Amino acid sequence: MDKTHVVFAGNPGVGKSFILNSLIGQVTFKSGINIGEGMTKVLERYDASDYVYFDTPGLDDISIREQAALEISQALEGGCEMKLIFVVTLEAGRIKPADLTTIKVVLKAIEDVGVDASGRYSVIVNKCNSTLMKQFEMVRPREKVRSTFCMVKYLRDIEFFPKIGAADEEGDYLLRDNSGYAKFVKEAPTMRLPENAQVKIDATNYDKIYEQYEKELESLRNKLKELEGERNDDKWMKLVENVLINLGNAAGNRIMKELELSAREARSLQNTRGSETGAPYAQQSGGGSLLNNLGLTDLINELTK
Ligand SMILES: Nc1nc2c(ncn2[C@@H]2O[C@H](COP(=O)(O)OP(=O)(O)OP(=O)(O)O)[C@@H](O)[C@H]2O)c(=O)[nH]1
Ligand SMILES: [Mg+2]
Repeated sequence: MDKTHVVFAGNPGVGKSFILNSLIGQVTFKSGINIGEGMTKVLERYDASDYVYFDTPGLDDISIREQAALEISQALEGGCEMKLIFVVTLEAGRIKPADLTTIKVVLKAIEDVGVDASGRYSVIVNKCNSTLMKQFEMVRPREKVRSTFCMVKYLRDIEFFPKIGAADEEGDYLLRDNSGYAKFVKEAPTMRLPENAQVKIDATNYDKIYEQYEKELESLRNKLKELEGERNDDKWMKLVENVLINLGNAAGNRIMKELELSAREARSLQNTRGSETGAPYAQQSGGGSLLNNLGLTDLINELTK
């Protein structure tokens, strides 16, 4: 059987090459700090015994953006199982608009070839400091981060990894104990693009999308802050869902959860709890573009078939 492809994507300097080298167990991809621009500039591929690994350049580097879009497009081959893993880092504990933008732009290209990426892509939050790692042992901080990515597309698989001591000073360094990364990759969901899919990442709107996410992130943060007084975890989760529904996002989140039930159960849910499932949101927002962005229109059609 053909090996599954494991494609790493994400912005410059987040640690894609470092994690890949650690997974492979030898320095295969050039890693290190290249001030002002990305280290990895072209698509690189390594055929290992377990997977075929792909290292790609980041889109946030303006000087190579167009080229990077092309290189990532080439990594997204059709006709085989593929695990698409985005690597991100936080800034003062916050998700960066650049990371949401990159994910959005890449997933849009995948959707353009007819594949729904909801719940089928994954995210590694890399280089977390020890304070953050401690926080991410708790449900709420983890859930806040996961939910935020759901603004782009429903995300199920996310994991947090610590900053490894001196890795950034040494360049071409790798982590001997790669079991954390390996487990994550093994459990990551796969997707399959059509055999002759011509994926075409279009990064021309990158800056516009970036600005939108910058605003949305701010708004989401403020709303989540208002919920901090809630003591009951279950209640808190419901409130977060509501916040996201109001932002037009977690309607997809909720529907995806429901889609995990059988189609029949989902249908009956739609009938009995119609006002909560997101379909009415479509009406409220005038069938708005957000729903299309989220791939919700298809999901709603699926549920209401
Ligand atoms: N301290 C620390 N440094 C890390 C870690 N992961 C990566 N680095 C360092 O961060 C720098 C950038 O990592 P890379 O793996 O080259 O990042 P990249 O995502 O491949 O970046 P580009 O190729 O520029 O897109 C390197 O010096 C790495 O050694 C980590 O967990 N801890
Ligand atoms: Mg790299």
